[in-house]
Amino acid sequence: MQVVKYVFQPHGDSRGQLVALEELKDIPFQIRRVYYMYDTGAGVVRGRHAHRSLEQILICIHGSCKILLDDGREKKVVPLERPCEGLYVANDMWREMYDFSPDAVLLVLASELYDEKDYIRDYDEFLKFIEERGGGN
Ligand code: T46
Repeated sequence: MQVVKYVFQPHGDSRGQLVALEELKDIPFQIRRVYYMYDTGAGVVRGRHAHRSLEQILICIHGSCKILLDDGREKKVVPLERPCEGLYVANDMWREMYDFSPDAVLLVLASELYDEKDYIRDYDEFLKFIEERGGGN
């Protein structure tokens, strides 16, 4: 499994850091939605699903968390702990977000509007989806 992590260029000066992200330049898709999660309780695991077509970039803009990626054959854990790093998560990747620090803010840039029908929330259904598409990447 190939983990695609972007390192964004901070524009730093004596005032601090600024990161600017433009669609189809810094982000490999058109950004149609932005959401973020914070105040995540200790021990909470979010996600536990894949998508039919949604692509996303996850950026932990404050604090830290871990992302488990599972392509149906292999699992990898990716720590997110720097606001200038973004993790690309393809649609056909089962994802779980966990181990949030109390101050964590996880920002997500998404290629599509919210659509519950795009979610695959059952793991066996996910494996079937991967199988029908010709196996894990
Ligand atoms: C994903 C991971 C990384 C909305 O109304 N609009 C939205 O755009 C989103 C993302 C969620 N919601 C509502 C639906 C639920 O009632 O917010 C509630 C929590 O959503 P969910 O349980 O899907 O959150 P996570 O953290 O499990 O998953 C989210 C995204 O939904 C998902 O696409 O890949 O973050």
